[in-house]
Amino acid sequence: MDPLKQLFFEKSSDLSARVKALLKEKGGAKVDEVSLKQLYGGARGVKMMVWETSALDPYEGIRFRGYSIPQLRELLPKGQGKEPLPEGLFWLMLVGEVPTQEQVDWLSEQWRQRAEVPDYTLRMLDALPADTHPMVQFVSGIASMSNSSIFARRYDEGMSKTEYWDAVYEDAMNLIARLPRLAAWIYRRSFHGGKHIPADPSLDWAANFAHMLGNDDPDFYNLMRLYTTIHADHEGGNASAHTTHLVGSTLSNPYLAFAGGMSALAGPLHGLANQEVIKWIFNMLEALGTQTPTKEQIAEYVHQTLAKGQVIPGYGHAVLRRPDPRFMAQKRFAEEYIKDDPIVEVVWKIFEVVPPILQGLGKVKNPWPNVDAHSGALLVHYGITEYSFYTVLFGVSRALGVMAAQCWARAMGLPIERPKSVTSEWVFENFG
Ligand code: CMX
Repeated sequence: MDPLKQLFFEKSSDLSARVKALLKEKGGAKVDEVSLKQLYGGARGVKMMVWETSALDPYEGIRFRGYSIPQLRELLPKGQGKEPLPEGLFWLMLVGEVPTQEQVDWLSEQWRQRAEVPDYTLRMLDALPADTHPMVQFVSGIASMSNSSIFARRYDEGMSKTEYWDAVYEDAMNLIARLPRLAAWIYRRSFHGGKHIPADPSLDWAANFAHMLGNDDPDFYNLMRLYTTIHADHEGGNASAHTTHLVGSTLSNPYLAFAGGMSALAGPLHGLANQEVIKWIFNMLEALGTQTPTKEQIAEYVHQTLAKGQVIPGYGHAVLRRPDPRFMAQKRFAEEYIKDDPIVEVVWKIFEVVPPILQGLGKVKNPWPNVDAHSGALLVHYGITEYSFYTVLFGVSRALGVMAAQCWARAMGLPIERPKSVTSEWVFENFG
């Protein structure tokens, strides 16, 4: 058994035993109550699932196994670069321990060896019109790789329940390893005439991804390392994570579970917001006829957007109640690596202008920027201007969290998800 799998087996066996004993003793203890508002309000805040890899505090933001983003920037191995390697975050999320550089190097090598995307997937993508939205290509490509699912094959062969976690681990490792090639293929076929760039085996997972996209600036390598680290997980209740979890709970294979999650990420209130932000900024600059709008001009444009009944993309959050630490990490990156970029400056001005306006509406619970408010400006700076691709980048990173969580869900033997729904008739009979 490989060293990561062995460690995961030990950790998950231990937790499973502890949970079993706890449930036997206190299984009937109440965790939460549900109000009518939550019933009709997207189940906000209802505690109804277990997610081991990260937890989100409304004020502090995300913590991966207890570590904040600034702490991870200090603690995770950085390899040849200056930012944490996502391999390290995956290791941490899967087994709860900060890995050494040597362990991260082992994982980089594992993913390198598992990185080949099946030829039929690439041919299937090439058969789609080149202007197919990149997220549609991404979801289709992921689903098509189910053909190679080890979980699906072993289930078919009669695998025991006790082995599910093992097969999911293998699929998770293969899927994560393949995503940079899959995403880069989509990018290059959609926007660069199908001129693909071979992988560079000397690079880590994120830097190789940057390389295959077509930019070998070491700072872009660092951006992709940071980007794929901070977008990886946001506890379990967000739409892409929860969808992956739900689909996986039916024992649909990890490729299909992740394709489901990516369909959720493709919505503009979730991951697609990163494309919507930059589109909104470009439209604003065009409407105002300047690259350097004043705060007053931005405020006016914000009011116009709201008056049309639209949201300000990149602002607000279902859980967070402070500026998203993932936004702040990207701002810090820009301050350190990028000087005098007009779009970055606009993002920072919007950060000053939008919160008081949203606060003034009296209904927005979180007027602060989320992760999507900043990412597009950084990508534009490094030449990735085709914003319909941005959510694919988010998705490549999100695989790390949701696949680690899939391993845990199957190792813990979590059952098929099946919450109870009620009709409005029932609500009025009981509360009307
Ligand atoms: N601009 C304008 N209005 C907003 C707003 C924004 N950025 N954020 C929230 N509101 C509005 C809501 O639309 C809602 O209005 P109605 O009562 O008229 O329907 C009201 O404020 C209350 O909403 P909320 O409780 O504050 O927010 P929710 O938990 O319902 O929704 C979110 C959260 C993220 C969907 C919402 O803030 C939003 O639409 N933001 C813009 C899209 C975005 O950036 N999404 C990305 C989130 C991060 C991610 O998942 O990637």
